[in-house]
Amino acid sequence: MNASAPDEGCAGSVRDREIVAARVIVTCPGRNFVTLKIETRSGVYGLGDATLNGRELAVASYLADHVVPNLIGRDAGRIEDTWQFLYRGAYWRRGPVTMTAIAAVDVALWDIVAKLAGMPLYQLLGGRSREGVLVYGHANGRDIEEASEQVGRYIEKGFRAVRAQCGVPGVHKPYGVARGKAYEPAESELPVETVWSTPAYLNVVPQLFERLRADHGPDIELLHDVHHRLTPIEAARLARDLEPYRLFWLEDATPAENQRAFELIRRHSVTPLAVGEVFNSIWDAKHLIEAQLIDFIRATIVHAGGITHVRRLADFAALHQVRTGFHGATDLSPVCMGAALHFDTWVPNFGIQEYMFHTEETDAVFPHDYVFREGRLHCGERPGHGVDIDEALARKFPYRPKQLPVARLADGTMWDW
Ligand code: CS2
Ligand code: MG
Repeated sequence: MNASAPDEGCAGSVRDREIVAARVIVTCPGRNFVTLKIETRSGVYGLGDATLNGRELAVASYLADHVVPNLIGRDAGRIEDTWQFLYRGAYWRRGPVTMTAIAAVDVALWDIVAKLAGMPLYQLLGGRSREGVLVYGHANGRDIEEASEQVGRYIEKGFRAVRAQCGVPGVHKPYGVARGKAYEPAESELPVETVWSTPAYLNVVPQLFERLRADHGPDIELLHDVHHRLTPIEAARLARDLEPYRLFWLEDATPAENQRAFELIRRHSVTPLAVGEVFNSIWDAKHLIEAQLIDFIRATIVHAGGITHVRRLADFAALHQVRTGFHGATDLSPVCMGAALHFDTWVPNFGIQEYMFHTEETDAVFPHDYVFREGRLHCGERPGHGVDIDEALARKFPYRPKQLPVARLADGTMWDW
């Protein structure tokens, strides 16, 4: 460290910023969450979400056993250097567990520095680019009728964009359809086996959106999540079949390990495409973005290395007119949502933010200052990302082993859930 470097600045002194403690908090207020809390000598602390649905304890151990010992004594203000240390120093690079752990540290450090500087996180990133953040809600139904009724209820709540999913005739436990009060796919200790039928799905989805346009008109933005289930040519067919209904986006149309697969979809349709909630690095999306094979990148702060990495991804996307569309399901905690909203408030190439209501228990454990108003979420003006954790309350909700479902075809072939 340069001895002549100023010791006192807008984010306190190096001594103020010294990391003196860090701990991993696992809690289950309605569902499992993993949170990293980093404390500095000044008493200011930061929070980062480290939740990886169905693999929470892997990240908790990665943080507690391999990362936290390296944080003690570091300057919390050296956000970039810490990111580089954790990324290059791991030797084993990338992957959802590593990048979720790095993300938790990164977001906690951004939270600390913004608090010490006395500014909301969006200001530290570069200031406000918009008043409020357009969000989309999740409507679903066991059949088209029920799904359309729920879309109507989201419109009544003020949503300007709604994702719609519905049951698939002959398919037991279809993706995206709630089987209780709130939609929570990680419902059992071991994976629930579901069955998938592409023909039945390809038949019902165009009917769903024909009905939604007939019931709700041309103005509401409609989205749909294929959830990785189709081959590229099947995805191309669905994207083309949906063109009359002008979707805001068709999500995860086909698995994206082979980024070039999207060239086939692009050749056949102008339906906008979104991908990336399972991505954890800019490299997962490089060709998709460079070749403009997608319109929205969904990689989010909690799983893609935090603000420091996602900022690079967003800037790269902006060069190719690709916009952000962050993942925002209930298995991303309010800590991630808070940080994402500050990022969304700043980022120039913002597209839309997914917003699923957390349970009341979750909101009680994670008090926050963001609010929904007229179809948009508004982050608060408090220093940092505006989300806290009630540790005493968190302790009342012990971890409960849960895993995501799996999917098979009718003949037993393993498929993508
Ligand atoms: C879905 C998620 O929100 C979405 O777009 O893909 O609900 C996803 O199934 C879960 O986050 C998996 O944990
Ligand atoms: Mg999705």
